[in-house]
Order: sequence, then C-alpha cells, then structure tokens
Amino acid sequence: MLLSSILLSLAFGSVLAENDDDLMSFVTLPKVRALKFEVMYHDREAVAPGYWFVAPYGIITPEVPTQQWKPCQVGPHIYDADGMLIWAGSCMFDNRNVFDFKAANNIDNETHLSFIVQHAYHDDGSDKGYGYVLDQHYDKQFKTPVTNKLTEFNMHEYNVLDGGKTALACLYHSEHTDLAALGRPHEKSWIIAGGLVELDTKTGEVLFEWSSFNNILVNDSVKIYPNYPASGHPGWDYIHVNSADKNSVGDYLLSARFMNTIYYISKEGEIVWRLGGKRPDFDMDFVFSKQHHARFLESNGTHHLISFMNNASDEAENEEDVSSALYVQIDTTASPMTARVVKRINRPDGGLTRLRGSVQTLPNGNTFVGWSERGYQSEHDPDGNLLMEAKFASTRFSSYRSYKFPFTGRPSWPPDLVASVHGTDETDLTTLIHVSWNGATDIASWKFYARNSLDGFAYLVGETKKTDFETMYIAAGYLDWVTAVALDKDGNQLGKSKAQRTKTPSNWRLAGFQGDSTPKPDDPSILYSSKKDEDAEDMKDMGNMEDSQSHIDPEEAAKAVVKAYEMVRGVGGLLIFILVACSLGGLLAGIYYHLRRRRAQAYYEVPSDETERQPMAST
Ligand SMILES: *C1O[C@H](CO)[C@@H](O)[C@H](O)[C@H]1NC(C)=O
Ligand SMILES: *[C@@H]1O[C@H](CO)[C@@H](O)[C@H](O)[C@H]1NC(C)=O
Ligand SMILES: *[C@@H]1O[C@H](CO)[C@@H](O)[C@H](O)[C@H]1NC(C)=O
Ligand SMILES: *[C@@H]1O[C@H](CO)[C@@H](O)[C@H](O)[C@H]1NC(C)=O
Repeated sequence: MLLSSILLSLAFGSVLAENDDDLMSFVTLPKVRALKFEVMYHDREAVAPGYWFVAPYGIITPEVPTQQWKPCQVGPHIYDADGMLIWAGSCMFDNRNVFDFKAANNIDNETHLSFIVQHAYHDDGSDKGYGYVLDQHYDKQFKTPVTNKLTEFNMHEYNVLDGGKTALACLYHSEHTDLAALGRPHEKSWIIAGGLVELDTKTGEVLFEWSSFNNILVNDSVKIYPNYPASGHPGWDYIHVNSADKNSVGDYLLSARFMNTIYYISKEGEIVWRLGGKRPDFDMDFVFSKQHHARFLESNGTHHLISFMNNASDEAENEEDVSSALYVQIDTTASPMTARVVKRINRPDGGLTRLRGSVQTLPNGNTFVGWSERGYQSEHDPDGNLLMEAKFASTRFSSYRSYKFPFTGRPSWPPDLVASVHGTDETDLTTLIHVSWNGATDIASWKFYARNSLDGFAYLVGETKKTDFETMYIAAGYLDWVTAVALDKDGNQLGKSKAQRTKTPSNWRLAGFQGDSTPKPDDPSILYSSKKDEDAEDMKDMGNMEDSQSHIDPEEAAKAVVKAYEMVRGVGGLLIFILVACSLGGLLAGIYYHLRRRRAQAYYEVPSDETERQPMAST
C-alpha cells in the first residue's frame, strides 16, 4: 500500500515535471523554477548562522523579451545554509536581472532586503532601473529612481548606508574630451567617466556626486593604449568603477577595475590616495588587479582596514594564477604610507574569478566570498580555513555578488496550497496536498485541516515536519476543502493558507479510476472525528494530537519514496504508472481496512525527473 501511494504521487510528480535537472519545480508555484545548489561542507559546525542571498542571471544585459528563462528563474533568491530555497523573488520582479541582492540589517531594528533591478530592455528612458528596499514582509519600503542625467541605475552597487536614509551607487557617464593625456592634445574622443553618487533612498535625489572626469586621466587606465583610435559615443570605458563605500568620517572608497586602483575620496571630492594601479601612493607588500567590492571594515580617516576581491584577472588577461579575498591594513600616517595584507583567502578551487565577485565579513569573523560565475561561493573561518563551498547545479547562471545574513521573512501573502484527489476505486481515495510559503523563514512543521465547506469546522488531518521548500502530504480519503498552518519549532502559528478546494481528475477513468460512480468528497467529521476538538483557529489545543495510528518515521518514508522514485524513474510516465497501479488493484482492495485506519501518513517532496538544457554562454 505504501508503495502504491508512493507510485501514485510519483506518477503525478513526473507528469508535472519539466526537463531541467538543474532547476527545482513546485506544484504550489508552477510559475517558478529556482536553481538547485550543490553544497559541500568541510566544517558544518563552524559556519556563521544565516541565509544565502544570490541573484542568478543568465545574460548580464537586458534581453529582447524571451521565454528562455520562463518559468521564472532570474532575480533575487534566498536559500538556507543547506541550499534549500526560502524565497524566489523572480516572478515578483518579472524575471528581470537583479544585482547586489542582500539583507540590509543596518536600517533599523528589523531586517530588510536591498537590491538593484536592472533597467528595462527597450530603454526609452522610462525605466532606468531602481534601487529597492523591501521590508521583512516583502513589501516595498524604498524604490530609489535615477533622477539625474544618468541613463540607468548602474548595476554594480546599491550600498544602503546605516539608518537607510541614503545609499551609494556607481556613476557611469559619457563625456567628450581631448586626448592630451595620450599625447594627442588636438584630438577629441568620447570616454565613459566613472564615479559614485550618494542618493536619497526615498526620492533618488543626488546628495553627493563625484566623477573621474577631469580627476583621473585616461592614460592611468590599464585598458587604454596611446595609439587607440578616438571613440564615438558612448566612449571608452576607461575606468570601470564597480564598488563604492563610505566610512564614519564621511569619506568614500571607490574601486575602479580598469585602473587596478582603489581610490580614497574625501567628502570634499579630492582624491586623497590611490591604492594600486600605475601611480600607487603606498609601500605595498602585495599586488592586486581587476578588483571588486572594496569595503571599509574599520576606518578613522588615517588608518583603515579594507577588504576586497582581488580578481587578478579579467576577460582578456591575468596577473596572478588564482583569485583571492584580501584584507589590507592601511596606515596613512607612515612615510611612505603603508598597505599590508593581513589576510588572504585564495579561491578554494584554485580558479580565477574573471568577472565580478564579493567579499563579506560575517559577525563571527568568518568570511563569505562570492566568486560569481555559476554562483560559486565559499565560507571561511577567521584563519581563512575553508568551511563550505557551494555552487549552482546549473552552468547557465551567475550571481554578481553572493552574501550571507541572518534574516526573518514574514511574507504578507499566505502559504500556497494545492490539493488533488487520486485513487483507483472508492476504497482507496487519497488526497495529495502540496504546501509552500514563498519567503517565510522559521517554518518547522505544517498541520493540515479539512472541512465540509468553506465555512465548515476545520478537522485536523495530520502534521508533518517541513524538510524542503515544498512539503507534500498524503491524507486518506477524498477531502474537499483543505487548509495548512505553518508552525515554528515551538509550535507557534506563523501563518495559514486559504481554504482550497481539492482538484479532481477531469476524467476519472483516464486517471485510472475503476469504481462504479464518480467519487463524492468524504466527510472529514467521520474520517478524522478523533481530532474534531482541534481547529486551525485555536492553536492552544494543537499540541495533543491523537497518536494511535501507525506513524511512519519521516526519514524512513523519505527514503522509501526516493527508492520507489528511482524504480519508476527508468520507466516513467503516467501510462506505465496506471498499469502498475491497476495491477495492484486487488491488493489495494485487500488492504482497504488498513487504509481506513491509517488516516494520516507523512511523505516528503521528491526531486522531479529532469534533464539538462543547453548551457548558455554568460558574459
Ligand atoms: C576580476 O574581475 C574582473 C572583471 O570584473 C575580471 O576581468 C577578472 O578576471 C577577475 N579576476 C579574478 C582573479 O577573478
Ligand atoms: C532599536 O532597538 C533599540 C534597543 O532595543 C532601541 O533603543 C532603538 O530605539 C530601536 N531603534 C529603532 C529605530 O526602532
Ligand atoms: C598621463 O599623462 C599626464 C599628462 O600628460 C602625465 O603627467 C602622467 O604622468 C601620465 N601618466 C602616466 C601613467 O603615464
Ligand atoms: C585611528 O586609528 C589608529 C589606529 O587604531 C590610531 O592610532 C589613531 O590615533 C586613530 N586616529 C584618529 C584620528 O582617531
């Protein structure tokens, strides 16, 4: 019986599944396909608490509208530390590219999310992209527009500063200039100047602006050569800024990848010093290049501890063999000024992060590094020892940066529930329930209820632990109105689904039903009468669920499901399933008595059968 129930659920699962092994799919969220993670722990105990924040994208620039990332796969996602999906925000932002997605826990005492939604494909100027801050209910708190002459919200940075009133973003702006710095004073060219802006998060008003135009010459760039022919609009991307930060003194740190330089810029707009590049101001005991994500960790104006990703390479060249996360101590009172590496964490797989990346210091002193391509990320202890590596199961996606933060998600929408009834005759009808709650953290278990009608009394059907984003539960009988309640580990109610009617096969015969008449819903007051004193509305009584029936150990059940799944996987398909189910028909009738007593059993979600799509080149 167990086996046939399993086959039943699997057959339906595989009918719903699509052919993408690197993506998850859900009965409750059919419009979402989230990326799977491959996770390897080297020391599970030593990692910091928190969730992963990633924003997978396939192509880094906005595309012609296409179905290729549908159902929704691109955009902000939260996973737990085992790679289990917590939130897929892909559909909420229309599958558009999202960058710098993280928890912003420096605004007030609550957790928030911040990120950039990239400008739209056909940029007629109407949608230049935005910086976003959401609250923990996923409701919009700030939507920061581009209000100045800039053509788009630059994708590299949306650094919401403490208190949340302002945020830093990168500036890219075309300028027309002579080429005196290349020894060609009478020639003119377009260049793309780079810099930073500090914005009012509510209005987008520019409160501070600094541009490399007239401050940094093109011959400082490692990408521009003296014999380059002059450029038309938009011009040479000669500096390529990719991060901006601000310290407590009010000065700024700007990373420019095509200068191999990190600049310290005073609040008055002066370049105070340059770290790295062609004109370094420091005595340095290290080299770096093509860096990303420069951050102040400590800074009082004269002494600084900064971190950044030393890519050491780019699309065209590399200066070192391996990328690294660097922590650098800077003393500007020494003469000459000194910059010393205090920690270097090499990329664990020995590779080069040719584009993008991030370095985040966690509250316990661990380091969380996003190596970008394929979502490769790692966590290290304070001595740099490798604790965890993970990457997308897919080769088709990258994440510009990856972060880890504590987070509490309490969505303003209810859990999603889908129920369907299955069976081969009147005696073995079962109701298959799928439930999930996109964005909710801290769910430990689900309770399921059935009623005779929308406003009928809710009878407890059963309870199961949450072990994955989507939880499956199989209840005996044909239950028509079903609800689910999410509970935390202490049994507190976090939220509850709307009452959903159970879907019936459009054609019972084709679905394998062999009984005499079309089934009618069971009365939950008869089937689950022993639990009638309990109600979803009244959580006080929920601890004492009657427990006379033979419960199946969830882990054993999960293993059995997977085993059976492996069995049908090779054969696959609903038709085969029907044959199997029919051949079990006699057996089913024979154990009807058992089924009626069984009342409730827990099963767990099964990975769906999928095959891989063609890999896409990413930029
Ligand atoms: C760092 O990123 C740049 C581009 O953003 C890339 O060109 C370079 O190869 C990267 N280097 C490493 C070591 O990751
Ligand atoms: C945050 O919490 C602290 C301590 O509980 C309190 O003093 C402060 O007023 C709170 N701040 C905000 C913005 O709510
Ligand atoms: C760039 O050009 C300026 C002006 O000609 C010159 O002073 C400076 O030394 C040059 N910089 C480099 C790195 O060659
Ligand atoms: C900045 O920090 C350094 C090192 O901790 C200290 O020696 C120096 O006095 C500080 N400067 C100011 C202005 O606080």
